[in-house]
Order: sequence, then C-alpha cells, then structure tokens
Amino acid sequence: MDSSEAPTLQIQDWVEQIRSGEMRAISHAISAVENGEPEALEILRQLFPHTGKGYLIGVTGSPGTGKSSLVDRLAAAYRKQGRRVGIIAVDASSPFTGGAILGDRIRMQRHSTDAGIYIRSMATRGYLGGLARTSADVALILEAAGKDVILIETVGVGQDEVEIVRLADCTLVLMVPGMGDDVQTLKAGLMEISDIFVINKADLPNAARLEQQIRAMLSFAGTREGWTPPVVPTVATENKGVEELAASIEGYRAHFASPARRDRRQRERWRQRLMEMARERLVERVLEEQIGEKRLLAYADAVARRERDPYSIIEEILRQVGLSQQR
Ligand SMILES: Nc1nc2c(ncn2[C@@H]2O[C@H](COP(=O)(O)OP(=O)(O)OP(=O)(O)O)[C@@H](O)[C@H]2O)c(=O)[nH]1
Ligand SMILES: [Mg+2]
Repeated sequence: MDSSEAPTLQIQDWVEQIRSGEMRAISHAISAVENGEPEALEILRQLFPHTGKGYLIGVTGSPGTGKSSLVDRLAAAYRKQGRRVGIIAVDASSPFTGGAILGDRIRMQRHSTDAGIYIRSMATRGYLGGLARTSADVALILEAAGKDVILIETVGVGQDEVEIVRLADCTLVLMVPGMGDDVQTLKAGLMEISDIFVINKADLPNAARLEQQIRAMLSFAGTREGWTPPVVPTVATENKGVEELAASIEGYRAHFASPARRDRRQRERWRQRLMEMARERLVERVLEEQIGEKRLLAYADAVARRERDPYSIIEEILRQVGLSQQR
C-alpha cells in the first residue's frame, strides 16, 4: 500500500465506525474536532452526506435554572420512545451554581449502560474554531452516528451561546420563578430565539405569576410564521411536565414540517453558517498565517498611538494577501 493511501483508508474505517454508533470512534472524532486536528475536516466531509435526519433541540437559560436536570429527563423520555439520543452540554462547569458538575456526573451514571445515548460535555474556552462552530460540528457527528434527537445545553448568557442555539431546530428557553425581575431579565436575544418557554422549578412559589408575565410579553411579540411559543411548566427534579414538554416540541416540529418552511429555515441556517465558516477561515489564513501575532500587535500599537489609522492598515493587509480592491 502506498503510504499516502493509508490515512484515507483509516479515515474510511473511522467514518464507518462512527456511522454504526461506536462510542469510542464518536468520542475520538469529537476530540479531533475540538482540538482542530487535521483529520477532523476529512471526517466531517465524509460524514456530512449522512447528516440531516437528526432533530436538534437547544436548551438554554440562566445558570442553575435546571437545564441539565431537564435534558436528563427529556433524554429518558425519548429513549422510552425508542429514539437514539445525543447530548452536548456546553459549559457543564458553570461557576455560578457548582451543582452542574455533580448533576452531569449523576446523569452520566444513570445513562452509562445505555448504548442509545451519547453524552458529551464541552468547556466554553479554548476552541480554535470558536464555540458555536465546534458544537455545530459535534452535532453533525452525532447525527451521522444515527442519533435521532440531539439536545444541546448551553447557558444563555453570551453571544456564543445564542449562536449555538441558533443552530437548533427547536429552542427551549428555561425560566424559573422568583429570579429577580423575572421576565425583565429575559434578554431580547433570547426572546427572539425561543420557540418554547419552559417554566422549570414550577414547584416554587410564583410560578403562575411568571407564566402570566411570559404570556403577556408574548401577546406583544406576536406569532412567528403562525407559531406562538407555548409556556410549559415543569419540575425536572420530579419528572413532572416532561411528557407535556416533549409533546410541545413535537407540535413545533409538526408546525414547521412542511417542505417549504423547512427548506427556508435550512437555507437561512446554512447561509449563516457558511458566512461564519468563511469569515473564520479567512481570518485564520490572513491573520495567523500571513500577518502573525507580532505584526498585528505592532499595528495595534501604531493605531493606539494615533500614528496610523486602522482603515489604511486593513487596506495594507488586504493588499498583501492580494485581496485589495484599491490597487
Ligand atoms: N426545586 C426544584 N429544583 C430543581 C428543579 N430542577 C432542577 N433543580 C435544581 O436546581 C439546581 C441546578 O440544576 P441543574 O440541572 O444543574 O441546572 P443547570 O441549568 O444545568 O445549571 P448550570 O449548567 O450550572 O447553568 C440543582 O440543585 C437541581 O436539583 C425543579 O424543577 N425544582
Ligand atoms: Mg447544567
């Protein structure tokens, strides 16, 4: 065998193993994506034609609202229906509650003997390719591995996290009673992306009040393509409201199942992802490979001291890589 053929064959084997759902092959591929290893791109390319059938559910909300607990329950409900489940927990080590790591550990133990469920935690820092793209790629791997439902848990605080749930087919925003000004704390960005509102910890006082507030807010926001986000109360710790939530998700899925709607959403999603991917690759190529951190710092110094203006520096950089329009 020619040595140049060896890696290709290996990758083909690897891809086959992922597609048959082998946990170690899946984990290995996810690590390759996370670490930006060179073979990751080839794996993703080969897996891509086998994606597109999984349903991505984004679960977001402030720290400690019960996202992990609820994801755990939803996963169990889907398993009962015989569906294969993937879970991506982004930033499972929230510094705010401290409960999450323990919670995730318990969850992993509970499902550890079930081959139909794959759970992966990802820390938020240190991804070469950016968090949103990395988790999108991880979701593609899980889809190719035959997961029917993929749950992505993320703390809805930063732009990155909002980007992540934007990838989802359906996004749940968790709120809990008695958190400050309740609905006032709901960021406009989250409002825009929420397909279903979940009032978790509905066992706590003031759950009904929160529900009223959300409904009042929704009556101003109106419907999107004929869909008004339902408000579903749950008690994740007691497994209450989980069936109802699964039914709401199913309702949402059915609502957007028409080919025209689905195609429009898919096209919009890929338009955004293509732009992000292009931006990222261009920045990587131009700044890291052509300019370098040292030169970048020197430019920044010059601008900060007002010795140069940033506009002509960008022109200069583009000229160097042959992309300038001004010649
Ligand atoms: N009373 C009550 N407590 C709950 C409920 N759901 C979760 N909790 C508790 O809330 C705490 C946080 O739950 P998690 O599931 O870790 O919340 P999270 O949103 O994943 O937290 P982070 O990932 O740290 O942002 C834990 O102590 C849970 O037991 C609920 O419905 N009612
Ligand atoms: Mg959590």
